Amino acid sequence: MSTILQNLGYDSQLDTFIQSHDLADFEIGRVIRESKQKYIIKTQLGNFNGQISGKLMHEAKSRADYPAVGDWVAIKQMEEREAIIHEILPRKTIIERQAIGRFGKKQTIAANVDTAFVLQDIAHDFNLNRLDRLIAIGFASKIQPVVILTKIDVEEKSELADKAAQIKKRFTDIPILFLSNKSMEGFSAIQQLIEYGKTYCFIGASGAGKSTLINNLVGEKVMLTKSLREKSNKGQHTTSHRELFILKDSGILIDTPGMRELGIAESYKTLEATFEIIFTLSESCKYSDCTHLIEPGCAVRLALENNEIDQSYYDNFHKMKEEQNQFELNKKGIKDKKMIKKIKADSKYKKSRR
Ligand SMILES: Nc1nc2c(ncn2[C@@H]2O[C@H](COP(=O)(O)OP(=O)(O)OP(=O)(O)O)[C@@H](O)[C@H]2O)c(=O)[nH]1
Ligand SMILES: [Mg+2]
Ligand SMILES: [Zn+2]
Repeated sequence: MSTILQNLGYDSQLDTFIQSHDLADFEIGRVIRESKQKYIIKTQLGNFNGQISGKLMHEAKSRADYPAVGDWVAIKQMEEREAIIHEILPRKTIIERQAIGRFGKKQTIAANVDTAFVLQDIAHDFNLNRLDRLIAIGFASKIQPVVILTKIDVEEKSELADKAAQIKKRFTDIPILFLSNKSMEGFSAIQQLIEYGKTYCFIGASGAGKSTLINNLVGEKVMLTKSLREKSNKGQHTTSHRELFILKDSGILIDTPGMRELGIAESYKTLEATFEIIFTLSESCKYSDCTHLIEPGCAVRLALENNEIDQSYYDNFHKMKEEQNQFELNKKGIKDKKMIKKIKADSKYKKSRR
């Protein structure tokens, strides 16, 4: 195994796959940058600009079938630094969200991620509902989320403790870290968490400090952060593409653009993981199919009245459950439409044969 690939996260599982498949004619690399379906792939021979093969494009049924940052791919070199991506190797994990404004469709954020760092600006932009959604994205991808509360240098100590307590009340098993990218308080704890060969994806609202933290970890200004562009680009996201960085003798980091709106496309299982407390409580509801809205003997509403759970937590559960139902319906709708098209096409075909 080459060191370059190992530093990129290449592991024995991947090696076994490559050895047992006919990939000897290809160069293996990892997608380190994606911007408007243009890819940069890092291999032992250096970086290549990649485009997907006609076959891959033809066979792609959805966005998830295209390469994403973090993907391992089999490529063929064309010219100097140009290559064609022929195959996406099996993904360990994939981070996705529901594409905004296109219900039933998913958008890939990154692939082969081990840990999702969920960044939340605790001083200016504290938002528990958004946190629910970001954490749900992690759970849906079967990736351990770790919450990092940033800008603690700007926040009062008492406020800090209070907000952290609110999060702990919601999520009992998720690690919560504090960070100032200014004073660097909490930085070394994060640094120590990062393991060699593992991949960490940074998600969170615009301005949370994702790129600043990545620059601090890399030890170089590899990503533009707001302060550098503030004047010329008011109100815009600073980061507009996804990119992967390799830390020396350590892990792999993926920066992503801030998410303005978050849709979760995920299954009921995700809701269960995200609102674990509600699902545990519901075992004590009088009716097994309790919706926790109006039924008598509802343990969830009782917990709400006793202030054991927060109103915002309860409200967000219903909101996300509704979205999830809607997503399922839309997915079914798309399938039905396809089915109708197919029936129509079949009958046309039959007619033309008559
Ligand atoms: N005071 C303080 N400012 C911070 C901290 N972290 C980041 N900032 C500032 O917050 C602004 C936004 O930081 P970025 O790192 O660009 O945020 P981002 O999450 O990458 O934002 P997008 O790329 O738009 O998604 C910059 O001006 C940073 O200097 C912090 O811990 N404390
Ligand atoms: Mg950024
Ligand atoms: Zn109930």
